[in-house]
Amino acid sequence: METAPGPRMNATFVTLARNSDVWEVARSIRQVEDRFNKRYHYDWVFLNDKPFDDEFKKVTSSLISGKTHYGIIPEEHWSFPDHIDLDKAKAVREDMAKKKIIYGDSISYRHMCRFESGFFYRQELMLNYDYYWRVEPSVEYFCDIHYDPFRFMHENNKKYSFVLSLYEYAETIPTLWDSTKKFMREHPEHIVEDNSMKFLSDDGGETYNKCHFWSNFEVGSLNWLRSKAYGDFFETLDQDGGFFYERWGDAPVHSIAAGLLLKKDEVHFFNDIAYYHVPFTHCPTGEETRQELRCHCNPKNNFDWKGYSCTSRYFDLNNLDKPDGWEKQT
Ligand SMILES: Nc1nc2c(ncn2[C@@H]2O[C@H](COP(=O)(O)OP(=O)(O)OP(=O)(O)O)[C@@H](O)[C@H]2O)c(=O)[nH]1
Ligand SMILES: [Mg+2]
Repeated sequence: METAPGPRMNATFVTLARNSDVWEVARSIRQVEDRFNKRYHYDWVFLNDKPFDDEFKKVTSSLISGKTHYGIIPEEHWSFPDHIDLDKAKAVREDMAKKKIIYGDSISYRHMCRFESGFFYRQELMLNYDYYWRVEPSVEYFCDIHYDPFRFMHENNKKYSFVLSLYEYAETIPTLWDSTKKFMREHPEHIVEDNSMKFLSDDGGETYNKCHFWSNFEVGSLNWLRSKAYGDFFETLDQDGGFFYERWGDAPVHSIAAGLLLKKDEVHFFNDIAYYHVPFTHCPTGEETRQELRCHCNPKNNFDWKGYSCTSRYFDLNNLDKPDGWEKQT
């Protein structure tokens, strides 16, 4: 396959994974390569709280057409910070287990969410790059990607992007919005005027409507995440302890940050990047697009215009016209 002409951005794919995820990671890589990267050869950074084994490195590096890098996460980015009361955190996990809240009893899931919220972009290997594209195990890419999304982000001054959005489980974030309001009070200088508050709140910021961009897919600016504004936001949340006293996910954290710290036109929706992470599909609306991009997703499965998606709100807030044919997919 021919290498695409044109400039390359200073950008990388990034995957957080365990050694045992190797075959699910391989499936994801294969699709990213076939649909895009075999013509662009971007690098790929792998991060793990334990050292990657030889099998993981061999399998992944043989599939990737760019350079591969393997990093170990420092202990202080994957452990309980000193200010956390371990007994209180344990009681929460036991309570959430009883209530059968998904991953509610898991310690490692909480470290993962905190890491993805506040540390992945400052790992040593990531400091070399300006943009990232997050890839998880077992995801699917259903259409060809005919242009460079990193370059699109750069040339259009986009800082964050998504393909799927939905409502968060309320039980995992009871006080996340309280901490957010505290941050807004303490740091009014970081709240951007033309922001996306309307995506996050139906009452002008009093309460959170739970809408968030699904963060298992993201193409975004690392320099934005490394900014003082984002850093102050993460620090406020981390001090309040909700990563451990509740089960805050990195998706609502990134989304609230993107909604308040970025101008609304710095957040982009990629209609033409078709994607699946269990249990939701983004299949591009518009038959012509799907044919041109040789898509193999069933348009009936497209989640965008269904009742539990927040993507309509994003379109309304930005005064965007929905793609032709969206009414048939509600
Ligand atoms: N190194 C490492 N990676 C992890 C750990 N837990 C999760 N991950 C990775 O973190 C990302 C998110 O974890 P997932 O288990 O996919 O969480 P999820 O997407 O909310 O839930 P699923 O529906 O199970 O996919 C994936 O890339 C995982 O491989 C862990 O304990 N160690
Ligand atoms: Mg996942």
